[in-house]
This record gives sequence, C-alpha cells and structure tokens, in this order.
Amino acid sequence: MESKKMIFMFDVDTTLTPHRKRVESDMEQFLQKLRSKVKVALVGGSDLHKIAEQMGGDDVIDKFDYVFAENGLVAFKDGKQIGQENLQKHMGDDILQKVINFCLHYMSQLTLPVKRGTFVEFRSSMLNICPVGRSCSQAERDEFSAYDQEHKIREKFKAALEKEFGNAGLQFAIGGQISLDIFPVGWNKTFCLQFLEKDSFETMHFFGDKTAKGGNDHEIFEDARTIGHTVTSPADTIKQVTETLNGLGL
Ligand code: M1P
Repeated sequence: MESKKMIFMFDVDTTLTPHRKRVESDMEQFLQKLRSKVKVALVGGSDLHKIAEQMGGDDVIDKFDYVFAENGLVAFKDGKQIGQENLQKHMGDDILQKVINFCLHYMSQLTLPVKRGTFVEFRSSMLNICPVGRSCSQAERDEFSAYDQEHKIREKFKAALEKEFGNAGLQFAIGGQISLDIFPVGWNKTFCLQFLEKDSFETMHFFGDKTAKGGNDHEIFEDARTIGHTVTSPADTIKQVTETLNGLGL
C-alpha cells in the first residue's frame, strides 16, 4: 500500500549517514523500499555536491522524490530543479562583507588543536563558516568536534554573531560537526515546506538529529506543518521510521 499524501523527510548527516561519510547500503535499500509506501525527501543543510557525495552520487536527484539542498534554497523534484535562491542578490555585498570580515577576525583569535584551510565557504544561499577549516582531514574533523564539545567554540561564536548582527535579518545555525551556517531569516529548513504544500501533502514527517534550539533541524522539527522525530544515528532512523510505519499500518 502506498500513501501518496504522506511524505517522510530526512536530514542527511548523522540521520541517514555517519558524519560527512557515505550512506551505507542497508540505509540505501531501506529508503528505496520506503519509497514504495510514501514519498521521500532529503532536506540537507549542505550543498548539492556534498549531498550527492554522501548519498551515493550525482543521480541522487533521481533516487528520491524531492532533494532539498542548502535547506531547500536549491530544490529538486523528480530529478528536475524547481527552486534556486541567491544569497548575494538577497542580502547585498555590503552586509555579507561585514559578516565575513567579522568571522575572519573572530576566527583569527581562536587557538584550536589545528587549523587548516577554507574557513569561509560562499554557497548560493548561505555562508558556511568553519573555524578548523573545511580542508581538514577526517581525523582533524573528529578532533575539532571533540574540542568543540568541551570548549563550546561554535556556541560562543554563534552568540558573538548574534550579538553583532542581531538586527541584520540573518540567522546562525550549528549544522554539522565543524561549522556554522549563516543565512537570511526564514531560509532555514522550513523553506522547503512551500514546495510540499504546493503538492498538497497531508502529513509530513521529518527526521533529524539537530532538532534542539540552535541546531539546523530545529525550525522544521517544531513547525506546525510537520511531525518531528529526533534521531541519534542512521540505525535509530531506521528504527523510528519502522515504528512510525507500523503505527500507521503501512
Ligand atoms: O549536517 C549538515 C551540515 O553539514 C556540514 O556540516 P559540517 O561540515 O560542519 O559537518 C555543512 O555542509 C553544513 O553547512 C551543513 O549544515
């Protein structure tokens, strides 16, 4: 039985894959089987390139009913692009440069276990700011993450950004393991819901790990239009989805 009016949406990192790693084959099979019962959407904070890397290749947009990259600011349905926003046009270079300068200055004052390269990644709909540098190795990523948990590097950075740019119409979110996302207010994961509302879904389940306040799954998890589920790992996602389907008799 397929419930066409129901959609299951998934965050990518930690929800479907281990941190910044490729999806495992049991999850790939599970998601494809799920598509015979309900529509399935990916809602990632990362750009499409990284989502494709993690979800098994460039055909990711054909393997799911919807793929929402950069919180849905870059949107695909049935393999075709249906949305694309532009941060630079929306905010203007003046404020963007102020934010970038502030971040670079703030990060220059930090002493971390190591620093590598690419501290600012300018994406089509968001700035991704990374104190350790995005070109770090997996081991350096894990080391930063442990250091961050102890020293609250990103939490303090986020608070400093909110203090400085509180009235600039920007939102700051801790998305993955090593970085912060900065985007216009409202350009969080709830942005993708407009596409699904247009397609008249009656029930929208969302599964994500960063659902607490300040995390990049928080707003969509809390949104009145969705039924939110907090998961802790890909295995937990499979468990909770299975329980939800059982509860629905699907
Ligand atoms: O989980 C989504 C996040 O994935 C990456 O985070 P990090 O590199 O810090 O683990 C980034 O692409 C980030 O923008 C995104 O929100």
